Amino acid sequence: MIQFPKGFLWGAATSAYQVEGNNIASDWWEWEKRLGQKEPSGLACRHYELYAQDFDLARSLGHNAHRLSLEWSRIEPEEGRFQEAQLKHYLDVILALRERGIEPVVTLHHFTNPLWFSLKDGWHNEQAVSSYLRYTGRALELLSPHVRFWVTINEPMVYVYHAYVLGIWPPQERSLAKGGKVTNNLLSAHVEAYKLIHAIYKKKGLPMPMVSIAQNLQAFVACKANLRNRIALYLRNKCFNFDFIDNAMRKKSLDFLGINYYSRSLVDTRGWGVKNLLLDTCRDNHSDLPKNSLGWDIYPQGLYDLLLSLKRYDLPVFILENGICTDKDSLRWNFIRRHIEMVHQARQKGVNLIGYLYWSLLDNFEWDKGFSPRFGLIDVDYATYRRTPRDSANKFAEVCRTGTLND
Ligand code: IFM
Repeated sequence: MIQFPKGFLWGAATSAYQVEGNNIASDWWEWEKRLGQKEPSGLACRHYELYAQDFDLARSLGHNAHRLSLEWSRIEPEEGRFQEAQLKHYLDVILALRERGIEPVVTLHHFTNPLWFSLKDGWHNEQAVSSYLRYTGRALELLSPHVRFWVTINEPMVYVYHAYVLGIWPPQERSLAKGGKVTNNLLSAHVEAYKLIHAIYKKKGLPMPMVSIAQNLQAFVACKANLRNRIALYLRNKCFNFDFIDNAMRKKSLDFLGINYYSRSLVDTRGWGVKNLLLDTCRDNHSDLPKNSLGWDIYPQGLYDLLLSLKRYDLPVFILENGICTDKDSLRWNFIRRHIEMVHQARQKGVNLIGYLYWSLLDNFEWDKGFSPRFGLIDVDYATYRRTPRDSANKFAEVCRTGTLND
């Protein structure tokens, strides 16, 4: 039996665009229309209206924490014109969690931007940081008394990779130079938001908040240990996993480390070019690991290794996402169990872990992949919007309620 301490945070995560529905002022909404996305986000899970019911389920599943995001494009659908009613909506959402004894963990930016912001060159524009800070300030003025945990930016490097390197997410750029500039702007946005959030709490006399990013960490493993692959491993760990954290640490802008972990990437380079070193993966089917329904390797060991490598930062670590999409729910419980075991082992080696959130509470809109990948603890029937907790949700609930994982 594995025992976690009292006060450990257990729960699940969502993001606004993926669950709310009808986020019509967002750059993603425009992108879906323009590309004729086969499964557009549409009403998503109708969580915008059904959040109270969803939080009742989260409470019934023993969750004491829940991560959500604010949809900037609802709050500021036109540049500089803030919608008080939408801010009030998020206040109600956060209070609904508090009423149920669930700690809110609030993300300010989770991949989506207001369309007006994108049309002005998005995160590539010099002014992006000040626009983001103005929105952050408005949100914080209202919400700060009710929130302790803030996440400024979700998965900055995943955003840059998909939107500015692979070019499959809006704004569909393919430029390492642009990607570099966007990364710098996201970093400045985080550092300045960190200062702003702390200043607002100080001004209001509130107990100090816990502010971080949600950094996706991938386990990079070489399928052949030649020199070129070893260099590639070093560069990928640096660029995709640790540089953003290191830079944020240098600016003293992290109160904890927010970490997302899903899978490993099997590295095999086919040349010495920058793109080979940063992007090539194994094409020879060397991976014999079980996979999720998107074909990602299931590799709990990677979580353990990465958690140990975070010890050098000497900060509390909060797992803000860890999950599997699968049509076979028994795989989901097995995935959760094996990852929680890794969390426990890392704690035993001295990693200061404070919480674990599963991705996701509900099945939802998985970006360019639409609704087919099922990540939810709770099944969503998209014809009726009926929610049904899965068996894995009930098994995870036992861990949340008791803080123990039985063999
Ligand atoms: O759905 C996403 C989420 O938006 C960010 N982290 C990874 C999840 C699964 O792909």
